Amino acid sequence: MLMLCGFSASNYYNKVKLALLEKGVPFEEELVWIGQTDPEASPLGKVPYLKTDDGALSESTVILEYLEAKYPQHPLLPADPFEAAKVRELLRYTELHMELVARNLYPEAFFGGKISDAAKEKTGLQLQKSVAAFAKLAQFSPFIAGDSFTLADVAAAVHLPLVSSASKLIYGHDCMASLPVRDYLKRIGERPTVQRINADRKTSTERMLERMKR
Ligand SMILES: N[C@@H](CCC(=O)N[C@@H](CS)C(=O)NCC(=O)O)C(=O)O
Repeated sequence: MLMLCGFSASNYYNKVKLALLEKGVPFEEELVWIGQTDPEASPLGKVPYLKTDDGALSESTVILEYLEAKYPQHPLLPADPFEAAKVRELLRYTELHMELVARNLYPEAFFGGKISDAAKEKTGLQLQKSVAAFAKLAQFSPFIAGDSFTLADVAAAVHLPLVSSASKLIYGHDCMASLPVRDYLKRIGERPTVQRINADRKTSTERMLERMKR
């Protein structure tokens, strides 16, 4: 049985969990907080990691690719190589150019910390470029990469809400306001899989914040 290790407040963890749920692949969850990770399984001490019968894997997108190859049911990548590459392109833009950039804002936006004005300005400029680029690729018709739910949606469902709320909290406006992201997230939030992710995230976030107070 696959064992997904980490915690449900983590958007990277949820990326893998959502793919498993969408694919209908059976798995169990092992609650592992930061600082409790297995260094053999996750050498950088990050979550998620996945324990398989063949060994452990870290890095959420590597795990997504593994799941696609190992469990072809309910594919989240198109069969056509070019179409599949377009989905991967959107996935990369979402996690690297949107999420990872916005992540600079999280300490102040979500965790009561402070970031410098210079960091805010630099991140704001980067986000503007990233959002404009993402807008050229994303289709929202009705899914991010077109008419079917793919890995691009798996990434968008967990990363875009954070990008949106972090920018609102730091700059007073949603950096993605010009895109139909709100409607998209509402639409996608009707999926039972996404509802499960969101419910588990709420509970896990409460537990995480409790732990941080101690
Ligand atoms: N590139 C990694 C990022 C994972 C990541 O940064 N996870 C966060 C939790 S949301 C974490 O483990 N942070 C602890 C750390 O970086 O030490 C992936 O895609 O899995």
